[in-house]
Amino acid sequence: MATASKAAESKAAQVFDAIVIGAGFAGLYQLHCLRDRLGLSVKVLERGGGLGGTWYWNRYPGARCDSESHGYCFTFSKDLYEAWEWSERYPGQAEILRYLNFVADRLDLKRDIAFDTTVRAARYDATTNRWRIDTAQGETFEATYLVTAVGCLSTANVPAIPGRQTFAGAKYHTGDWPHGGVDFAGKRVGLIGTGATGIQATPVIAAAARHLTVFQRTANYSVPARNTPLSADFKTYAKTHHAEIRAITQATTNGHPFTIDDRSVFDVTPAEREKIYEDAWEKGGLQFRAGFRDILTDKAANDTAAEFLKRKIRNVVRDAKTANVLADIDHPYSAKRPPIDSGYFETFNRPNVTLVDLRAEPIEAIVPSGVVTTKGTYDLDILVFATGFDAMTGPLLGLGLEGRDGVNLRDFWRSGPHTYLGMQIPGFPNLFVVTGPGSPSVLTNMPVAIEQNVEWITDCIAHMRANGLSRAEPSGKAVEAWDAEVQRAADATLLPTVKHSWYLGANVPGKPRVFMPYAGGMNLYRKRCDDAAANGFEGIQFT
Ligand code: NA7
Repeated sequence: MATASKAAESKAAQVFDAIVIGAGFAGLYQLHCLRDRLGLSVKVLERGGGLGGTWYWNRYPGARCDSESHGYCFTFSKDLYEAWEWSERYPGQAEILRYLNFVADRLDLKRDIAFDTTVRAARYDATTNRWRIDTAQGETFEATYLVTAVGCLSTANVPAIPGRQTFAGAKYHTGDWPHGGVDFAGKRVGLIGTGATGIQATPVIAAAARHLTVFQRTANYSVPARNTPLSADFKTYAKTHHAEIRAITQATTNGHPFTIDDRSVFDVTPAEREKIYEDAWEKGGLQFRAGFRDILTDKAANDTAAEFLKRKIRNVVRDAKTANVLADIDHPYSAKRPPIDSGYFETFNRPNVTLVDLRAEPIEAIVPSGVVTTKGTYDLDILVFATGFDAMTGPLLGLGLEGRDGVNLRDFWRSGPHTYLGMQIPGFPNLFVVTGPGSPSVLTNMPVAIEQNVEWITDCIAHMRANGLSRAEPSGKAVEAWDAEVQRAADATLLPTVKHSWYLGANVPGKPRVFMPYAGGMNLYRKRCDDAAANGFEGIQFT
């Protein structure tokens, strides 16, 4: 009986050389590399009804990339790069989705993607040296190589506030936004969370709603994005400088198409520094931190930027009490993901916007009519959770990964993630992770990190096939050394000093407090990966 049902099970499985999970930037490029460069049979499993990953789900008002458009795209192909034209300095969600569909059509990727297909378990079978993948839709796949391309910020974090389910109005998480949009007209809206997402959504919701109440737990810095349509000259520059733009993004620590000035905050006089900050503020965007090399490594240097940005908040926000709450920031600038905005602080000058300081009046409960804090009740028709994600490990743990000897990833990572270069996990043979914990990922301009990871994984699989190697798994020693390097790199910065930071998993109750991304710089990381590859993928044990 058991044998018969086992036979039926394996008969039902669809077999491929590789299964890729996720059809965002990473999954699309991984499919292209494995199928069109290595000639493998590949299937991409995607839980969404369309491709795009983050940009498929995050359709909240104001959703826009904080990287500049000419750097927020694939650069592996000059033709592909030159065939697309961005319209604005920062690409909006809808435009990015159009771009990714354009890429998928041009590379003929869609025929190998199964949409509406959610992986619920993936187990490694040592006897067949294959991964067996079960979906919530009842399908089973088997493959020699399993590549996860599930993104770092794709598992919504909705706080377990008592009474959440009792709210009588509509409630949404920004990372799972209705495709038909939300009509805020005439509504009293509450928004919880003032990270990069809440800061983007606030001005847009405020302009549409009758009233917006922003619930702030941690005050945040923000620099104006100064988004604008791209000029004809800039479009021409982007189209004619592919190699140069690609080279800059690959040479910088964060993968953005701008370099960080190699001077200390203290190499200049206070007046010169003020001018540098002022010019950077006027220019706008993430480049604000590029004026000096030591903003993220030296607290005293950071204080100068923090003080400048807090002063800006007080200059913009007219009501002194509101300005004080917004400027009461408890962490160094850029030590949490630094947001950029389009009129965020100005929004608090609108008569239909209220700021609630959750430090002074914590939320006690959600009730049918709204949100109750220790000081009162805020009546609402719509509640928006801009409360972030179970970052980096959450999307991987959600896959139900089981490696060699039945080891479950959730158990193995109970005290925090362990990886080799963020791309391989001991005990999980032939599993490759794109932008996993231990890789630079979220600390960089993502497409740059994704291209590098995907190419390294492709090269590793090519190496296996060329050399008749059937199994790749990192050595315990290599993983231990990489874990230590991730910690060392984080400790060289101010990043781990923040109390509430999703880089440390601190936003999810019960999550181990471990710094997850690699903070040593994308350029250094790339070299480490290249060196390992040049030495026969040193650190990986092949059989
Ligand atoms: P973030 O950056 O994790 O921000 C989430 C926000 O939600 C942040 O202000 C949190 O406050 C707040 N939050 C979370 N839980 C609660 C509860 N229980 N009560 C009140 N406030 C809460 O997520 P985003 O979506 O903004 O950005 C994620 C990334 O997406 C971003 O960095 C970009 O890379 C794109 P806290 O700071 O924890 O006190």
